[in-house]
Amino acid sequence: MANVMKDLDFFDLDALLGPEEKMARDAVRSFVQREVMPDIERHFANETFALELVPRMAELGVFGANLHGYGCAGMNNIAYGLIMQELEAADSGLRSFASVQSALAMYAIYSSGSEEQKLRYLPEMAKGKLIGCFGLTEPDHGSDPGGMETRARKDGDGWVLNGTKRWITNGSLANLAVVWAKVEEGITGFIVEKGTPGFSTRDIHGKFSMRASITSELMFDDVRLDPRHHLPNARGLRAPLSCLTQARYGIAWGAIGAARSCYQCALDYTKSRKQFSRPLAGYQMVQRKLVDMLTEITKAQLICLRLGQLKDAGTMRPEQVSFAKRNNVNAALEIARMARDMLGANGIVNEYPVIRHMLNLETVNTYEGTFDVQTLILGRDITGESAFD
Ligand code: TGC
Ligand code: FAD
Repeated sequence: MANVMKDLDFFDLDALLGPEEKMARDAVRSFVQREVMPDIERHFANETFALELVPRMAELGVFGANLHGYGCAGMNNIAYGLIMQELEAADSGLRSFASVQSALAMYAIYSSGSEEQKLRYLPEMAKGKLIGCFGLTEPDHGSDPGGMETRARKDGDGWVLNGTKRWITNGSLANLAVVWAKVEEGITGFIVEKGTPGFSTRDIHGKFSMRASITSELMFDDVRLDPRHHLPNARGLRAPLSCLTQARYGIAWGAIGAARSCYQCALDYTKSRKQFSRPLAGYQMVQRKLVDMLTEITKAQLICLRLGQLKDAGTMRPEQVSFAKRNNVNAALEIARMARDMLGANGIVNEYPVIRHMLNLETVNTYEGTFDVQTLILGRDITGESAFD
């Protein structure tokens, strides 16, 4: 088993971290090395998620780590980012599980729910006893969630929900789905519990990416919801988009973990593999690739550290998160592709983590706003002109 948990800290960023941040990172790093790595390739091969890890992640305070109260760990945002980085060093699917639970499902309830809903769901979600998912994307509306067709019709003091959500991480595992729908006044959110009549799920199989993560379709056929299931403060597209900002923040950090694993693997491999007269690492073209990887990872680390400082200070803008998500995931994908090439034939087998990361990162580049959508968000920010329509 490759040890992909080593540090890569060319600019001694460790010196800028506080004890709480290092403790959170190190605890998750050792959990990942001891409890995730031995089985991750099996889960990827079998298209299964390692549900047995959920109670352990809860013990480590992973779920809702940066939320305050309601049984959440209340860590700062740098500690939260470092946790995401360590989880994704193992597998993007593991980080996805934690992102969806924390930054999407829990955050939606935390930011848009009533006090009663927060008390009812958040402590159990922090303990990993309730699993959440987040249904925004539909079969015909991905990059343009504002076009969603899912509808909730008012019926007495409740609603009747109809529609389909697709590509939903944790969909069939979840005890509750945060679902976004149009009502007369615009877009709002609902909490739909598993087992509610008319609510069903179907898993998507045949993925070449994120195989150690469950992705599902959610179907709503005349699902009756009472006021307890409506998020009262979710008004307009701003509500789900503000959850995406939280999740993109974690992804920007997470991608560094996947990139670091690929770099470490390529470095170790090229130092030991001899072709012609010496180790591959002794050739100039190989060194150039390793140095490019190191440079991109270090730049991504610096972006995230500053982004975390801004988030902790309460001044972070969503466009800064788009910048970080776009840059870091794209860099990680390029690094994974480069590492795959540097391992030659061994780059295509599961004895090494590289091809698994490379395939996963294709999803990470697409979900939570594609590379091009983040480009348009930034283009609009700097020019004042929207190029979406
Ligand atoms: P637009 O006019 O831009 O915005 C509507 C309202 O929302 C506000 N807003 C935001 N607020 C907080 N955070 C953000 N990131 C925000 N972006 C926009 C905005 O200020 C406005 O507010 P108000 O009060 O003026 O109404 O709306 P638009 O329709 O033009 O949006 C376009 C666009 C492209 C920005 C947006 O729709 C978008 O980001 N599309 C990408 C869709 C996406 O990322 N989907 C992700 C689905 S979830 C997922 O993939 C989970 S994967 C999880 C995992 O497994 O890890
Ligand atoms: P499309 O929007 O159809 O885009 C296709 C291509 O067109 C992309 O290259 C895009 O960049 C480009 N494009 C789109 N609009 C423009 C434009 N205006 N100008 C130029 N180019 C454009 N969603 C959830 O709600 N919850 C989840 O938990 C979730 N988990 C996911 C897990 C996985 C494994 C995957 C693969 C996806 C998940 N998603 C989830 C969905 C994800 O957010 C969407 O796939 C993503 O937002 C892109 O939407 P789309 O796939 O419909 O692509």
